[in-house]
Amino acid sequence: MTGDVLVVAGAVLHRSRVLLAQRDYPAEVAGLWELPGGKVESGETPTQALIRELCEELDVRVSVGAPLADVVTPREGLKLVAHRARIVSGTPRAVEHRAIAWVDAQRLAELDRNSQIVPNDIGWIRELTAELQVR
Ligand code: 523
Repeated sequence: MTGDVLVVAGAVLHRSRVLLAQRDYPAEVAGLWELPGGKVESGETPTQALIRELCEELDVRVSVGAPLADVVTPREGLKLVAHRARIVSGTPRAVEHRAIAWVDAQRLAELDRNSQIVPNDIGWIRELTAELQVR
């Protein structure tokens, strides 16, 4: 439907870890961890939006790969997709987040068990955990 908000998130992978970012706002999700990203703006492809967002949020250049299987629709008019990504230049830092962390499969599963993942991103955790275990 036109007018829907599309959000693209990045599963930035390096060896057997994925980069998570800890939200600083709004209050409901502050302190929880997410795949960094943001809204696709008009005229942008999801790939272009993810490159822009990860530059703004992490100060890195990324290349964007295949999407994760789960497309999350938390409510009418909002859709979230996640793409695998790799850093091609720069060292990530938390520009807009409280912190960032490189987490392995075990830590990812632990964050999930402890309800420290933002609710919308939980659908991606199983696939990511399985993928990290074989990298
Ligand atoms: N999520 C979400 N998970 C997730 C991201 C990147 C975003 O649930 N991994 C949600 C949070 C907001 C909406 O998607 O409801 C937009 O995300 P946000 O705020 O990170 O995107 P921005 O930076 O495009 O939006 P503004 O803060 O409004 O500029």
